Amino acid sequence: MKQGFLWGGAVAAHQVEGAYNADGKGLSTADVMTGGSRQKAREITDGVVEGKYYPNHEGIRFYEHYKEDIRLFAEMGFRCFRTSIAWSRIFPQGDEEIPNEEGLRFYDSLFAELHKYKIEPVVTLSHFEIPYGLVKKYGGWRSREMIGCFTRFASTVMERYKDQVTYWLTFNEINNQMIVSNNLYAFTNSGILFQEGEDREKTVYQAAHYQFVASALAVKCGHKINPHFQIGCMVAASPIYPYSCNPDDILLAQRKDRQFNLFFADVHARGHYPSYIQKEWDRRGYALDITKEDRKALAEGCVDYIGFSYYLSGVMSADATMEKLGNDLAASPDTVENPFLETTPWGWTVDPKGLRYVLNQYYERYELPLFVVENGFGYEDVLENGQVHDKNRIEFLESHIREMEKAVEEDGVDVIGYTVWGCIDPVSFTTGEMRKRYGFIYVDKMDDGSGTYARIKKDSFYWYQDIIRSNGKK
Ligand code: BGP
Repeated sequence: MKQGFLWGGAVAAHQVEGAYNADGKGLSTADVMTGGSRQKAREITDGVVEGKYYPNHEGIRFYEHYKEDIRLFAEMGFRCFRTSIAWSRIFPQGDEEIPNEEGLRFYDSLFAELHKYKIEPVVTLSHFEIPYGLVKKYGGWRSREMIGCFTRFASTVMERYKDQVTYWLTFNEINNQMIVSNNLYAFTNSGILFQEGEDREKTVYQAAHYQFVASALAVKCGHKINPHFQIGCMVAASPIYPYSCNPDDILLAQRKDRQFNLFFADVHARGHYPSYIQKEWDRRGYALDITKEDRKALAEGCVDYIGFSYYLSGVMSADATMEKLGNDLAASPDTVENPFLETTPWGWTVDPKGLRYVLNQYYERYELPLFVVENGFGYEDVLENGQVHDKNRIEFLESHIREMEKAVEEDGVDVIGYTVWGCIDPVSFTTGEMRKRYGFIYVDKMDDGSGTYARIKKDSFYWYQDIIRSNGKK
């Protein structure tokens, strides 16, 4: 990897911090989601309901433990650490005029602690934690009002941390909300709860439009605050493969890949809507609220790099008789099984070559630097005699790093960094579980919230330390 390559790890505020109502923090969307499992969806409640269990309220108590945790990241040799700023710590209801100083102070200390060890913070502005007040007041990103609330938040934190943070990301996995078969993604991405009978895709396209504008305005304003800022978008890159060489499969996969993945990066990177999406909207009779000023904002706020998460790939077949998987993975319940790939116990395909594929796909399309800001292996680790031998996680990550290396060295792709998701066991986003662990560091917390919250280094901790020390070679 090139000099200065950003090796590190990633989390999101709501999945680790806890302290959900400390120091003036308001509720966020993550605070009204109960614990679930692969079999049982998380419930989204109307406010916090007494007697229900909300795993994000405690997270892994990073809010109290961050100094100890950062020391461990430093021991692994992290060059960067990706986290998000909890919007509702800064603007508790989301639309105040004045930020909450105590919330700002927490991130002052967090970033100072990172710099103490020369760890570069990489900061997501909105990572599934919209102030709940905005959901109640505006219906989340259904409303144009959200653009102003978000840009106030973005400019406040960019101004405050202009000398501490260089790398920013606007909206986490902005394309997830295209999964409209349930409420999870529209709620976490946009604070939207679908109503009976509404055209869900239309709602999501409108919300995404407001977010594209908000993102572009944040990019423009960020560059004014500090011209050295590197501001990226963040998409979930789950490539969609055609099931066969039947041209019908090829065309279907292309259409779905654009709709679920590429469309979102296209707008962020090119600053305008691609013609294929306009045609799709025309066909469906969608007249979205998109103004001339919005289009101008998009054109003036193109991102500096493409940040993306990579976990899995999906397959599409035009053959209507083929059995569909019916889950949300790879963005659509219409995906079919890939006979060449294994899956994790949570049903996620394991496809390291898919990482090389998307790196090539995105680089060829945009010729912008790429940042793999999430890649990881969720698994039920076994803690025995104070040790965790997570051999399968090491194998998973090693194989992905090898493919990334090929993309760089053999294909010429410009990759600036790689952050392993959930470098310290976080609360799972989709299920709210602890048992779906990702970390190099085990956290003694169980699905019912019990545990000491002690931190224990897994075998992968030492493996990653070697990877970073040798700049990926091993
Ligand atoms: C991404 C999110 C993360 C994260 C990860 C793993 O979609 O950006 O927040 O949690 O996926 O997903 P999960 O926690 O559901 O296993």
